[in-house]
Amino acid sequence: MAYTLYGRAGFGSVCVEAALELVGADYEFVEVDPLGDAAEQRRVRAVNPVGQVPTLILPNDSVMTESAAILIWLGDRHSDAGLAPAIDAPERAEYLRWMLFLASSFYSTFTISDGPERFHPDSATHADLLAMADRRRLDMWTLMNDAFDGAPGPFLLGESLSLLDLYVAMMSRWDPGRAAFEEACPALLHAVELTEADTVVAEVWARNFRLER
Ligand SMILES: N[C@@H](CCC(=O)N[C@@H](CS)C(=O)NCC(=O)O)C(=O)O
Repeated sequence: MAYTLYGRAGFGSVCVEAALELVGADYEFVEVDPLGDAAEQRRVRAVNPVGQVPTLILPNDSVMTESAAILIWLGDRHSDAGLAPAIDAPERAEYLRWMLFLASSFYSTFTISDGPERFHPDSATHADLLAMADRRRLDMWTLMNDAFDGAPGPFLLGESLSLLDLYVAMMSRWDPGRAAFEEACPALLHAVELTEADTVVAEVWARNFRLER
């Protein structure tokens, strides 16, 4: 039973790649560039009409898009791996809340950064749009950090690594940058560092973020 993941180094496919590795799934990685030339964009749209990665082809050949949905689906489908709270676990609500928060309030700002012309035709406005998107991301980090301040840890949902930790850890590497994340999110940092220290995650991170190992 094999998956096919369409993605690109450092892009939103990182968390799906790490999740597939953590659950021990058989998968093929197809490198595409959603921000590349017209031919590349056509390749992405052929599997995902929105033209974005991650896009995951499931073993039954159906197409799955939307990073949070993919992670939640993988967590449930491969529940033996213990990466997601079970449907009746007390942490389930918090898990869903913050997965969806990250997708809708944080990740969505990259739809602006990846194509400001989609939001304003006048290129003179784009520098401001990019700066405001960065500012919004920082505000969202601060808000999430405050919500987790004093949480028991060591991971975000308690004793064990979850897909929420993975999602946050990936985004901590994106704009406005890791240094800004570390400053804004002392309450999230320990869980992110623990997640990145996992040997499976560390391999995926080294490939995607060109980190020293
Ligand atoms: N809502 C989507 C967002 C995916 C997304 O924005 N991916 C970026 C790469 S990290 C992309 O493909 N950007 C190209 C574009 O928006 O045209 C998700 O959560 O998977």
